[in-house]
Amino acid sequence: SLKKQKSKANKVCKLETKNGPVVNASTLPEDLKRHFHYTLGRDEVGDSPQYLYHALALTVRDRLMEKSRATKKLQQAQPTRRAAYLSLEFLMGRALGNAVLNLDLEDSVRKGLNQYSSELETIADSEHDAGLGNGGLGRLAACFLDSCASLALPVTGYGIRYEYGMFNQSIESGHQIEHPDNWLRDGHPWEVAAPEHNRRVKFFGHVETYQDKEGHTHRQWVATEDVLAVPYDVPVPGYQNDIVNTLRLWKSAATDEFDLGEFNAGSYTEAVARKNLAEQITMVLYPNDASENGKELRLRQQYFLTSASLQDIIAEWVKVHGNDFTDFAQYHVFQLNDTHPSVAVAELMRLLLDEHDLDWDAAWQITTSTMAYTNHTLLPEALEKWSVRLFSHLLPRVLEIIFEINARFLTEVACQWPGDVDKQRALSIIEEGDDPQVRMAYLAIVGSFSVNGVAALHTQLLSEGLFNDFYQLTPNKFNNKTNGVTPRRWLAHCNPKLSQLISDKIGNNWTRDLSEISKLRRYYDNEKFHAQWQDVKQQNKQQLADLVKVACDVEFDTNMMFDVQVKRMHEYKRQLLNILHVIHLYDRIRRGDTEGMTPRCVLIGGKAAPGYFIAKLTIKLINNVAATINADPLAQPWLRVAFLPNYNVTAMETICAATDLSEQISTAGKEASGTGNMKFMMNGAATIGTLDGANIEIRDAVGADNFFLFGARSEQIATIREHYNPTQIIANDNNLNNVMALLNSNHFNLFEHGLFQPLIDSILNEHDQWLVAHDFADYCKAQQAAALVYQDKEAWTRLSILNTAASGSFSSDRTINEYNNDIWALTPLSV
Ligand code: T68
Repeated sequence: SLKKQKSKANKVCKLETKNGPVVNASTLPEDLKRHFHYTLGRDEVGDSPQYLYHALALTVRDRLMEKSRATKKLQQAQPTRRAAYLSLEFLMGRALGNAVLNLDLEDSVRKGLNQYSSELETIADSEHDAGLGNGGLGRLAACFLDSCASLALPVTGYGIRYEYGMFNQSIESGHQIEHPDNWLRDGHPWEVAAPEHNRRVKFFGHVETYQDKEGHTHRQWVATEDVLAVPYDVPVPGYQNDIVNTLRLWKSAATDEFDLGEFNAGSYTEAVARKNLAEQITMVLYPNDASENGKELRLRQQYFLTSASLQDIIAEWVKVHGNDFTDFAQYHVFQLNDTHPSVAVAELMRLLLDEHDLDWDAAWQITTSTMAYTNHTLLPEALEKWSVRLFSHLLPRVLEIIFEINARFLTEVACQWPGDVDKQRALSIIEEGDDPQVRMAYLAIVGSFSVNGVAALHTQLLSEGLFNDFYQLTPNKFNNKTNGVTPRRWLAHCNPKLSQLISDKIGNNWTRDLSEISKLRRYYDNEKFHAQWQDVKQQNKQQLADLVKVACDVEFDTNMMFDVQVKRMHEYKRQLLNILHVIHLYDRIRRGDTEGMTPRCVLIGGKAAPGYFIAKLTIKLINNVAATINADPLAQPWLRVAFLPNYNVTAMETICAATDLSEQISTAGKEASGTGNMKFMMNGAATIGTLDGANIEIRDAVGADNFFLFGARSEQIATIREHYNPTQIIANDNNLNNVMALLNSNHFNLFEHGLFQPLIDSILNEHDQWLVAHDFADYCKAQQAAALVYQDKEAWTRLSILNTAASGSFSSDRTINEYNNDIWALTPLSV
């Protein structure tokens, strides 16, 4: 049989064309065998399915590589304008299932695995998530890459190849414990190193002036400590369109140079050990999703990514055009994913001025017509600032350029508001004070031709509030791009049963054009369709119940309503409000007040930043409340509660397909957009939510009758806070009073009295900016309304179908088309 295989393997090679061997669906089972037996040297699947996974990944990768090479050729043949998406985070999750879907390989992959009596689902489970992001911002970047490739747009992602991604979370005695995410441990078959494109990134050193032969003075950044940037390319397949784009991730490495002084002094080992410093840069992802901690290493990561990526693009340009940058801006656009890579504004100036001899005006013209900035937050603690002192130490030449940009910008401000020194101070890129700071958002705005928010309300609040002065100065820069999610991963891949049912009714073109999903509306009252829809949901709920059983040891009953909140843990997202409602239901059960109550399973999941005390305490409270309720036989028929450890992209694929009620309950004005809300909606969940972020647009799309709205409106928040008196609210609300009494009596922490006092205090605090007590009663009312509709099975199924049918505009394809029409102006590659 070995002989037979060999001759077949040879046959594959004989299919060689001028450009290399041809790989296709029909040769896949043979290729899988070849990789399993020859590349990896394995004989039996046995207890090590990960080898079969690896072989399958390599087999699929062969097909990706072929299309990737073809895409690159196509781009060389039609040199056209391109975009680079610069992001410190790409939360890709697993690659195998997505590649199989986008390359339409499912049948041949199943055939291939059949040879080893293996199932795709089991084998796919061996893959580690690529968790190179914190949450929404990182996952948005991943959805955008899928849409760009699927729309055949020439867009390259640039990011960091973190050795350790987002930490793994376990729950021990109800507490979050963080574990390093060594995701590369078993190898990462999806990446290809490209050391021929290594770049050098400068750090430290100082700036000197010198005169050239013509007597012009120049600034020169010298005595730097350079770090090597090594690119690893990850293929990004478009949906069944033969396009494969690239995500280029940089790893830091030491250069081969020694500090000669140190070396000669006999400190050979010390000199080698110092090289570790270079490798540290890309060691770990910072796990903060809503605040910056000002650590030097983080600034090093930002500059490392930015400089390597810009150099990469410029080097390609110079290969063809030499130092002629006249048309550079016509061919390039850089999208900055938040301020994290916004040092790009100054770095592009530096490269053009210092390394390519442009004058200031020419360089500034290029910079301000290629940079575009996306803002993802209004929270003041998330607005990035870097100390001038740190900046001048680490990146002296870059800071010098920022000062010059600022000086020129402030002249413009002075023209617009003559004599208004306060305006100049307010708009300055440099914040004055004892420890002056570089305001990265201001640098990004000043250096970009486009500034966008990520949902209508968010963009409105940016223009009217946070960035209003800039809006007055340059209103045309500001635009909205409401987020979206890819329907390939978030419906076709994660919910195959529902996808099949939908395609049976309306055809399968919705995977390419999600606006077609509105055709489902025709069936919203169809009895037979209702039964099929319910059947699929029931099966998906069973899968989630199985997951919850294994991960939490809690029994979820698929006949109960699945009420789910999964997202990063943060006060503004108000997981606390959710658990207060759970306690309220429990209180009703204890009092025998179960009339009209709907049995429900409440699932909460999410990671807290390791240093975020109150978020971690909220996790502990949820776990303690869950333990108490799940152990109480009285509660069994009505209420089950679980905290799912280690919420990540892969978990969401099971969760969103199985959810009945999606919790989107942030304090109005705080959640820029949200994207989990869209994944749930696509999969037929109803939303209980505030008028915040994209919830507003979701409610508009599905209709007010099909959305469970509650809570203060963003324009009311300031007034409410003026006279906010939570103690009085509690005194006037029996339900909330009972809940607080249970908390105060240590009912959920009998052996740790006072444990939850900080949470109690936060609710009672008159300065509680999240308004938990204020929104509680209205939240309970909306919950009761949802519970009542759920009791009417047909009404709920209608609601569910209508939600999926109305989700068309929340495809990231729609978002990316808007980016392209309003900002990028790229021509799709014609295949
Ligand atoms: C999220 N932001 C927004 N930030 O909170 C969410 N921050 O409303 C929005 O839908 C999403 O972006 C996409 O636009 C984040 O996820 C971070 O993860 C983050 C990471 C580092 C520093 C600051």
